[in-house]
Amino acid sequence: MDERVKVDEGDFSARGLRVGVVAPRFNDFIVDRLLAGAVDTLLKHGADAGDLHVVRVPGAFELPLAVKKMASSRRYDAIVAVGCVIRGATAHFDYVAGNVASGLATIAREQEIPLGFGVLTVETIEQAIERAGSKAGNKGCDAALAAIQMASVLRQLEQ
Ligand code: INI
Repeated sequence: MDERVKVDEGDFSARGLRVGVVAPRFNDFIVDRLLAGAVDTLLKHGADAGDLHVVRVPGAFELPLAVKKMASSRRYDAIVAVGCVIRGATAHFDYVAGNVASGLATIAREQEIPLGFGVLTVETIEQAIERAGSKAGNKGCDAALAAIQMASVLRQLEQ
């Protein structure tokens, strides 16, 4: 690309970032892996453990309220939300999954806070396992990386 083009793409340094990680207890056998992936990724990318705050909520449905409260406190540079909603396991999958995704997206925009979305919405437990640290990677790690990069991009856009 022509070197005169200004490109803001952020970086993947979490040094100095205060990050909240929110994780439901529901489906904890999957969610705990996503949570561990997110925290590991933040630490590997330079975050200080003392700057990380893990918050547990009952289920994915409760994520938006907790994230909104945290975002509006302005105590965090970024937030990562993880969770697992499995269609086969619930009649209210569509309510839970739809509300969580749109609720979190709205908070990120309205509060202007980088928000990593690591909530699995899957058909089966097998699909969840694949995305929680086996063959399809770990979506908690991916969400943490997205939050770190967006924190950096937002800083660049403020300059
Ligand atoms: N919560 C989840 O995080 N994942 C699910 O798959 C799920 N199912 O299957 O229902 C789920 N339900 C609980 C929901 O998030 C609320 O905690 C509950 O309805 C109380 O408000």
